[in-house]
Amino acid sequence: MVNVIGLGYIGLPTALMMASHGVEVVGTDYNPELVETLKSGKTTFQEAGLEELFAAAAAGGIRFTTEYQVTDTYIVSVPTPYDKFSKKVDPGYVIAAVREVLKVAPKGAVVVIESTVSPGTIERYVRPEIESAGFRIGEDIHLVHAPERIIPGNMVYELLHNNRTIGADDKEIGEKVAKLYASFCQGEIVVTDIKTAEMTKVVENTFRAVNIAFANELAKICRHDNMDVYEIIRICNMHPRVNILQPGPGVGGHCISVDPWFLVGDYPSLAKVIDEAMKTNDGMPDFVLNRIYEIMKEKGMTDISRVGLYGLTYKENVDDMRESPTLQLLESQERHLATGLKVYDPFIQKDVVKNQYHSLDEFLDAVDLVVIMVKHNEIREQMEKLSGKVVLDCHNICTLPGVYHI
Ligand code: SAJ
Repeated sequence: MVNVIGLGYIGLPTALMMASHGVEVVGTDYNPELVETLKSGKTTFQEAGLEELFAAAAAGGIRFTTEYQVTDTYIVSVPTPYDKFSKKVDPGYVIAAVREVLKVAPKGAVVVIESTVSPGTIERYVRPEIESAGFRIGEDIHLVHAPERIIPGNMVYELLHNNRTIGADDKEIGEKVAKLYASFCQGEIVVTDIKTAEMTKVVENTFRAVNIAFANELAKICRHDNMDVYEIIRICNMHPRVNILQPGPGVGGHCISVDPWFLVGDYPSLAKVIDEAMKTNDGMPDFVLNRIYEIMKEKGMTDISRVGLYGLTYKENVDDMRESPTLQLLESQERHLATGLKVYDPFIQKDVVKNQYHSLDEFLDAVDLVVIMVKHNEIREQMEKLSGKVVLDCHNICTLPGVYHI
C-alpha cells in the first residue's frame, strides 16, 4: 500500500493516478477540512480531467485520512516554499512530514520525497532527521527523491506521459520505485542518485525562468526602440536552434518563480545570470504598471479607477493565484499609494482583492482601459467585447486594431 502524504496540487493527482491504476492508496493530509471534502467525493481545486480521475480512483478504493499509515511505501508531496530573505528552500513541511512518517514506518519502508528541493536539501535536512530518530538509512529506511514534473492545466496528461527522474542511494530501491511509477507513467523513467535528481528538477524550472527573462528583456528593448518583439521572436524561432519563450506581465506559480531562487540562495557568488533573470521577471508587474500610466497619459485618461486588470491567476485556465503577477502589480500599486484598479477573473469566485468583479460584462462596463494580464480562453472567445476599449494586451492575443503591448 502507498501512503501519499500531502494532498495538494501534486499529491492529490498523484494519489488518484496510482489508485486508478491498480495500486492500493491511502491519502493523508493534516488538514481535516481538506480530508472531509475529499471524503465527500469532491475535488479541492479545478484541473482538466481531475474529476474523472477522482471517480476512477474512488472505484479503485482510494481512502483519505488525517492519519499516517503503517505501510511499506510513503510518497511525501508537501509544499517547499522559499524564504524570501535568504532565498533558500524552506524544508520545514518536508521535515515535519518525515518526522510523522518515522513514528509509524516499519523497518525497510521506502520514503519517496516528491516535493521540489534544492540540491543537497535531503543530505542536509532529511538524512539527519532520520538518523537522529535512530534509523539506519539503507536498512531501516530507504530514501528516494522523485521530483514531480507536471504542469497545472495539463496535469493528468503529463502525469501519464512525462518522463520521470528517480533519485536513490540504492539502485535496486530506485528500480523498485520506478516500477511503482510505471504502473501509470508511460514515459521513460530514469534512475539516478538523489542529489542529481534534486538538481535536475531545479535546473528544469531555471531553464524556463531564464528563457522567459530573456524574452521579457527583449520586450523592454523593443519597447524602447519601437520594434515588434513578437514578430522578432517568431522569426528567430524559425531558426532550427533557437526557441525563445514569450514575454509576459511577470512569472507566477509556485515553481518557475520560486525554484531558481534556491540556486541563487545556495550559490550567491556563482548563480549570476539566474539572479538577474529572476529580478527581470519579478520586475515585470512594475513594468506593466508603468505602461498603464504611459498609455493613460497618451490617451488623456486621469482616473485609474477606469482601468481594469483582466485575470488574477498566475496563468491561463487555472484557478491558482500563487505568486500571481496581477497580485504583485496590485501590491506595487498600493506601495505607490495609488489604488482603484478594477479586477476580474472568471476562475476566482471568492473576493480576494479590492474592486473585484464577478461578471465580465459588469467589469467591462466599469472600465475604459483593459489590461489583459492572463490569457484565459474566456477572453479569447469574447474578444469582440473589448472593441471600443483601450486595450493593453500583455500576451499578444488581441486582434482588435490599436491594441497596446508591453
Ligand atoms: N510564462 C511566460 N512566458 C512563457 C511561458 C510562461 O511569461 O513563455 C509565465 C506564465 O504566464 C506563468 C509562469 O511563466 O506565470 C509559469 O508558468 P508555466 O506554465 O511555464 O509553468 P508552471 O509554473 O505552471 O509549471 C512548471 C513546469 N516546468 C517546466 O515547464 C520546466 C512544470 O513542468 C513543473 O512541474 C512545475 O513548474 C513545477 O511544479 O515545478
